[in-house]
Amino acid sequence: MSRIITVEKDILEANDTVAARNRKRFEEANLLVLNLMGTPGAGKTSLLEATVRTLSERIAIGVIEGDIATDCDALRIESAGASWVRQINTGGACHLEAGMIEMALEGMPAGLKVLVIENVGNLVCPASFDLGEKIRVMLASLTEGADKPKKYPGMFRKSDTLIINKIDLAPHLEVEPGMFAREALAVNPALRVFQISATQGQGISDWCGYLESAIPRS
Ligand SMILES: Nc1nc2c(ncn2[C@@H]2O[C@H](COP(=O)(O)OP(=O)(O)O)[C@@H](O)[C@H]2O)c(=O)[nH]1
Ligand SMILES: [Mg+2]
Repeated sequence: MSRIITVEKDILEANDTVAARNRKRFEEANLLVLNLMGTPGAGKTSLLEATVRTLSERIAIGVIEGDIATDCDALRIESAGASWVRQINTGGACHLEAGMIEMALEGMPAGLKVLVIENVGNLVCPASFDLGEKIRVMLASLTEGADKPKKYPGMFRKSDTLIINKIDLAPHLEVEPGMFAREALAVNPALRVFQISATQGQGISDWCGYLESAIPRS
């Protein structure tokens, strides 16, 4: 058992070294980088489509898509009008690591203001791997149920921002957005919380306003 823990520690330390290199590069470029995490189907790509559609006329946005297989999400983001898109296929791994991001950055154009990394859909492993991001965003959909913050506290504790998605479905569910927010804040009172519908548009302008205000001044 102690041996397994040692190996895991080594992997995380090696990851942190590369993440620090990525972070320095992002800071030098005045690039705002977000690590977007959440379950499969929570609406991560839908949020990115809405964000790119809202902001891309004013702001150059890049997206790195992490998936076990396929380039479906990258194609969706390209159609939405992002300035730069890269797909990473992890070939089975359930999270992205800093080294994968470092490799994906080859060919990234100068002048991007925001880079969003959509992590592999998973509520556990992505929280352990720093990618060099400035903001850790966790997206949860209302349909997942209000017990998820208590059941997956690691992800909620390690995030700075929580986006509660699919609020348009609230009339059909027992959980309402305020209840989900309260449960999440009980686990991490420092969370910045947005309530949105990525497909119907509620809350998207607040979210995009926040993103714009977080871009470092050059
Ligand atoms: N009703 C509703 N459906 C949504 C919303 N956001 C995403 N979806 C749907 O949820 C499914 C998964 O969305 P997707 O963006 O692919 O999730 P991802 O796996 O987290 O990237 C799709 O069928 C979306 O149309 C929302 O705000 N409201
Ligand atoms: Mg997706």
